[in-house]
Amino acid sequence: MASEITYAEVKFKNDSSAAVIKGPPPETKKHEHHPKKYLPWLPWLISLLLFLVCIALVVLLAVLFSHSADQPPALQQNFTEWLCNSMVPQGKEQGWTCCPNGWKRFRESCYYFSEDLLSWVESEQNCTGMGSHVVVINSEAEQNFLSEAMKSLGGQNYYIGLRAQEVGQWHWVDQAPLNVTAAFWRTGEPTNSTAEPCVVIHRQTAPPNNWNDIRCERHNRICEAAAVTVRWRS
Ligand code: MMA
Ligand code: CA
Repeated sequence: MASEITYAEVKFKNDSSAAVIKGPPPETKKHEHHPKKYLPWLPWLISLLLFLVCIALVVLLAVLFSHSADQPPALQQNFTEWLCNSMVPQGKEQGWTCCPNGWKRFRESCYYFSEDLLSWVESEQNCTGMGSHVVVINSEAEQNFLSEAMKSLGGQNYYIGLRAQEVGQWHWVDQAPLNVTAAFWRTGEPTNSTAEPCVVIHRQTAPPNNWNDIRCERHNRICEAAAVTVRWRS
């Protein structure tokens, strides 16, 4: 049996500080006091600073968010199917006016008539989420188009983008006050009561005067967005 030889290499550092300790090691002081040097309030200061940074971040995000909400709505481009009509050619200029599939077009706007019911605030949120707003009616032509378009639909009351801030103070969602030359109240309306600050088109009332102020309960809605246009020269 071959004998095993173990080599060991031992290096000695030429270090005089590595003295051999003969006695037991000196006891480490467990409760050492570092007066002044330790700064007991430093962790608190750091926590406070971190907290303030968090608050600043939240405020910054809130400001950014509210600013993006100020932007005029652009019809969401992620609809997959669009229907386009050619514009009336003007000299060398021609083009298309397009609305998402399922929306109805009138002039340069697209309209969505909901099948489901929501409160007025939820209606506005739903329209905004699609890059639109609850409809703002600017003319009798638009009012008649809407009334005609909803004849074949199932809903009774369709929210429009008109609401009272105070009794009798009617404002559109774009903040414009109601123009008396383009107001289409049903006979006997508006009720002008605090209980009825929202406005609907009542489908079964003959147009053009078919608006009713109503409690802001769940109703159908009409959303409006600018149509997407493509123009070119030939
Ligand atoms: C309902 C409601 C009101 C409307 C009146 C008109 C009873 O209340 O729709 O908004 O003004 O009818 O009779
Ligand atoms: Ca009413």
